[in-house]
Amino acid sequence: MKKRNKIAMIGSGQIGGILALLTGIRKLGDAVLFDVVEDMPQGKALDLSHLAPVFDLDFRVSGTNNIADIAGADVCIVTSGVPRKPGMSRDDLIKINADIIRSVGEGIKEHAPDSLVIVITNPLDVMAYLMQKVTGFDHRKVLGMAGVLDTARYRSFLAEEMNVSISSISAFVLGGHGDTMVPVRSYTTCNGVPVEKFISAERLDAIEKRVRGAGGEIVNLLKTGSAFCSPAASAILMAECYLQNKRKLLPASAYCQGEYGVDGLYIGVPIIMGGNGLEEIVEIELSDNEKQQLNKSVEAVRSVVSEL
Ligand code: TXD
Repeated sequence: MKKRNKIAMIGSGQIGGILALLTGIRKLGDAVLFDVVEDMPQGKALDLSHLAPVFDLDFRVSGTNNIADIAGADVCIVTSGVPRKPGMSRDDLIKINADIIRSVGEGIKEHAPDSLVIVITNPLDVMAYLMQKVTGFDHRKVLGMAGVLDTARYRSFLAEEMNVSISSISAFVLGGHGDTMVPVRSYTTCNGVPVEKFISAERLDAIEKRVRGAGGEIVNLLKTGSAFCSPAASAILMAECYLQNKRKLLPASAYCQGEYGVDGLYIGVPIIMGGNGLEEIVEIELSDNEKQQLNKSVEAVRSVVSEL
């Protein structure tokens, strides 16, 4: 008998809850919400299971404090950790979140050894790296989500500036998920027309600066947590590419072995994502300035990895 897809949320906080909701709405399979906080994942699951009949969704969702309940998961999406508070950088989170990733990584290795793991916890590229080390999974099956979100932010600001449909804007943000991320202007177009035709270089500089700070802009507005709807949607898109073997070209934090001059590190690069997880890293020609920015971003990630 063909089994239903099972998507496990490792961490059932703000992003975890929306991940389970979107799993149902996008008809990806059944969801299990795991968290260390007692009763909370069970409460979220019960609430979500009452949403399913409203939208006629054939969707089962459960909540648990026992990681063994993720057994057989096809995809594990990891948000467990603590989010940023105003004034904190993503890297300030490293010590607390590394311990959490080590512990849930052991659980995933034991109970869902065949799953694809999508890491969301910050500092993103470093936690993806750590997750691959702890699980020992093939690096194609451990990816970090940041580029889809950072690119969505770039596209959103550009569409607003140009007053065009968001679907016309194609863009890429590469590098580490932090202040050094690299919006790749040379590949950013409105339906193939270079974005520089529509927006002045000065305005583009300002928009790209806003992209780099967009996570922080939201943290400062929310005051008690970080962005959660768009990060969840971005990870769900990646899960969809895997479960439906879409082979979509998207930016993700992936283990580089020489690509872009990076060796033995997770960094945001364009990948083709399909039924094997990472199908291939696509190397695109960058301008000298973009190369320089990318190298700077790689060094920033490398220095945080060395703190592990
Ligand atoms: O682009 C991106 N990658 C990101 C990353 C965009 C936005 C937010 N990003 C990061 O995601 C953020 O900095 C955090 O590190 C994670 C999760 O953010 P979220 O907003 O969902 O945080 P919450 O609401 O605090 O949820 C985290 C949950 C919380 O319920 C904890 O009890 C739980 O993680 N937690 C654990 N669950 C399971 N197992 C263990 N050990 C554990 N420890 C904490």
